[in-house]
Amino acid sequence: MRFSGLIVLSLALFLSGCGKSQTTDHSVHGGGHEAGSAEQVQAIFQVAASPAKSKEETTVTIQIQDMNGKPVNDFDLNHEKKMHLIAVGKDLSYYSHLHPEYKGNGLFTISTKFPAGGDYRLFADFLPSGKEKTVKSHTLTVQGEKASAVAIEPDRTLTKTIDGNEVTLNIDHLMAGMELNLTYTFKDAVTKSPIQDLQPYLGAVGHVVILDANADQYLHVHPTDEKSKGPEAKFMTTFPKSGVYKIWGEFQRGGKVFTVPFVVNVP
Ligand SMILES: [Cu+2]
Repeated sequence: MRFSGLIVLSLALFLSGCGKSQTTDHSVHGGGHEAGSAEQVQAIFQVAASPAKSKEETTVTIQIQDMNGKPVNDFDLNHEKKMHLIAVGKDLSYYSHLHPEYKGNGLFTISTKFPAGGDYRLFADFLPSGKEKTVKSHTLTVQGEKASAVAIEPDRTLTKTIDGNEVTLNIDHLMAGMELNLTYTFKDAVTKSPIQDLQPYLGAVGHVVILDANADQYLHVHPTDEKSKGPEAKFMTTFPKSGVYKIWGEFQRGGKVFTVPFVVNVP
């Protein structure tokens, strides 16, 4: 092992609060399908220097292996990357979308800085060759001064201006257990003219990640028309059950990626 003092943070990856093992991971994917390969691979999350401390460079490693401990070696590219890693704080105010580097032998590593002390939820999203898209989650406790918690309140209006882009989210029928359309509309915040020069980001007009307020239900949704340049970007998904969800849309314009968060209450 390259890192001394490695501590295995999670071997059996139990989902907090539900008492089920990873073989019944609640994670769902675009379109709402369960990962069919969830029983076949496991992810071991570790930090190089344990415990992780806030505001310090932290190397997170994720070892993908089969249930006998044999490394899983081959991964297909999924939206230009072998792994997408989403890290969120407990109150979902912190959100980070990372791409760990593949070192071979099933081992991914990424270096990042967590902004404050507290618990973080990590979601590794990957596609072992010949298997189905898989999501494995882990809770990482980071030491350091805690940020004051921000309440997860549903937004009153689904319009926000980020980096000069006025973004409106329209959801055709907000209800659980049903396929629905998320439509983002983009306007220049100053001129109000429709934006038609969105750039492909990781091979698509945008990416949407959705988590419920407890960060148990994870959905990674891709656009129905990946080649759109605006003013609209459409996504289709299903909220698995009613509750409060936070939705992050990631888009690119003028070479800059911007993330638009919205909180909705799904009846
Ligand atoms: Cu990614």
